[in-house]
Order: sequence, then C-alpha cells, then structure tokens
Amino acid sequence: MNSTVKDELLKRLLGANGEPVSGQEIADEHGLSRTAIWKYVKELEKEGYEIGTIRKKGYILIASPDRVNAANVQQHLTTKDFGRNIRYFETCTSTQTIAHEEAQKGVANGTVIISEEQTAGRGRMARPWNSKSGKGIWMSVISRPSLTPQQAPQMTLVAAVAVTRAIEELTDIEPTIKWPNDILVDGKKVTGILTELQADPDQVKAIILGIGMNVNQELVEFPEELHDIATSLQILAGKPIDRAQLIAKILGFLELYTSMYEKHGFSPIKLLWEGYSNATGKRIRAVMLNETLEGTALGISDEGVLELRLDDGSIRGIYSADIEVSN
Ligand code: BTX
Repeated sequence: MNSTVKDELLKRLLGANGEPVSGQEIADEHGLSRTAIWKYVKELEKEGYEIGTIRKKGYILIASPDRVNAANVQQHLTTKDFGRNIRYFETCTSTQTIAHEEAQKGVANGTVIISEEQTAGRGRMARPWNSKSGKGIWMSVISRPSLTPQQAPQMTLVAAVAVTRAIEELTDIEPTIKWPNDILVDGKKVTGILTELQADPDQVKAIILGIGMNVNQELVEFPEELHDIATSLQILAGKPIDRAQLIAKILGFLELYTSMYEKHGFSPIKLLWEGYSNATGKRIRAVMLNETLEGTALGISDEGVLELRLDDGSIRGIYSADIEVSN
C-alpha cells in the first residue's frame, strides 16, 4: 500500500469542501490506474471515512471518523511549524515517552505526538494520567525555543494560557488556571500539563509539553476516584467537541505565545496568565514535598514563581507545589 498516495487522496478530500475530487487526476499524477485509487478509497472507508462517488466527477467526502490523525488535525492548522509534523498512534504507553525519543533523534521544532489512547499516561511525579481511548486529547509537543533551562518552567504557564484561549475560542466555557499546570472549570480538572526538558547547561535543546485534555468523556467513563476532581468539555458544553479542530487551535496559540515569550520575555504571558488565575488574592495552601504553607497568593513573578504572603507578613516564592484554594 502506497501510503503517500492515500494521504494525498485524503488531504484532497478534506480540502475539497464537499466538491468532488477526481480519481483519474490523482491516478494520472502518480502513474497509477483508477482501480488503484479506488483501492485507497476502500482503505479510507475501512478507517471510518464515509466517501461517496459522483459519476464522471469523482469522490466526495461525506463524513470523517472522530480521529485525531494528522490529516484531520492539519486541515484546521494555521501555524508555520507547530503540528506540521504529526506522529499519530491508535494506542501507546505515553506520548511523552515517544516525544523524548523523537526529540533525541532531532525532529523538527513543532513536531507533535498524538495518541487516541495511552496505557501509561503520566502526570507530575509519575502520577497516573487517565487517558481513555478516543475521548480526549493526549499529545506531546516538541519545541526548540531559544531559551535557557532556567526559563523552561514558564513554558507550563505559556501552554496553560494557550490551552485556555483555545477552549474559550471554540466553546462558551470559561476555564481558570490553577498554578502551575491545571486548567479547571467549576473547580474540576479539565486539562493537565506536564513540561519536560532536554537541555545543555546553558541552552534548551527541546521542551516536551505534554497536554492531557478531557474532551468527550461522560462522567461515568472516568474511574470512580476521579469523579469529584475531573470533568470534560462535553460534560460542560452539553455536546461533543471536535477534538481535531481543538488540537489545531491549541497549536496555533502555543506557537504564538512561545514566540512571544522568546521575543518579549515573560511579562506579556504573565499578564495573560494572571487574567485566568483562580487563586490571585485568595487564601491558599501550598503542599510541597517537605512542607505545607498557608497564606495569600499574590500572583506570579517574572520567573513564573508563585508568590505567597504568609500570615507573619513575610513573602515566599513557591517553585513547585500542589495548590488548594480555600475561598
Ligand atoms: P498532575 O500530576 O498535576 O496530575 C495528576 C493527577 O490528576 C492524578 O494523580 C489524578 O489525581 C488526576 N488525574 C488523573 N487523570 C486525570 C484526568 N484524565 N483528568 C483529570 N484528573 C486526572 C498533570 O499532572 C499533567 C498531566 C499530563 C498528561 C499528558 S497526556 C499527554 C502526555 N503524555 C503523558 O504521559 N502525559 C502527558
């Protein structure tokens, strides 16, 4: 099976906006018979694409399967680099693990690993991340910005703003950001972000941003222990959301804000981030590995560090913690 011709056929069907695509034309361009093209059509039908034939005119795309493969995502892309190279899996252990291997091999800036399902999806400190098949966005974006390793943790906040903006653009949902890496709606987690790094001592080689987003799950599809803390866009919007379109939107904002951070520093991102923060001015508890602190969240510094005013009036910078907001 010549997958480049099949990909080309699919790309044309997706880009034709319901107009017929000539099988003869593609056959001629590739020196193939019309029957060969018809076989690719049958292959696509097996993958869930619904394709009609119009006599003497060609093929039309009637419906696409709910899949977040390269063709479905790329038809919505507006970016220069992000998402131009997509590696897609029906299932995998963790897109983060694959992304690390790909980054080592030197793949291009903006390469994305996407899977319908993860069998060993992970969050911070190796916590498990529930990644049900066909229901969410489980992806890792490899970028190569000109940043120092010290500037890398702020990429979590860059990604949080990008994801929040994308949700806002495609739905009526109004998410908030819980420092540093959660997107919440009504206090429940709709997205988690995991930032990992490959770096030399003074230069980032690759940032690997893992984005886990609950999109089309019903509540019963989450394991019992997540019922009180997790939600999905479908539960909130009352209707399914097009995952491929949402991925393209996220990648658009991610490319924009990453470049903004590289060129203008963290201040513009900080302003955007503070507009979405669920904790600024509120009383919080910061649970860290060795201690727990309580106080009022003042905001974030130019380094992306959470600033906390303790009850004795002193100010502490929090670099890594789980945050609980009291009111
Ligand atoms: P985190 O450590 O902040 O959150 C992990 C915690 O979130 C878990 O301990 C559990 O309580 C809860 N949780 C697990 N699954 C879900 C879910 N689907 N929805 C809401 N809450 C959940 C957050 O880590 C970062 C997660 C990044 C996941 C992406 S998916 C693509 C990429 N590949 C991969 O293996 N990880 C990243």
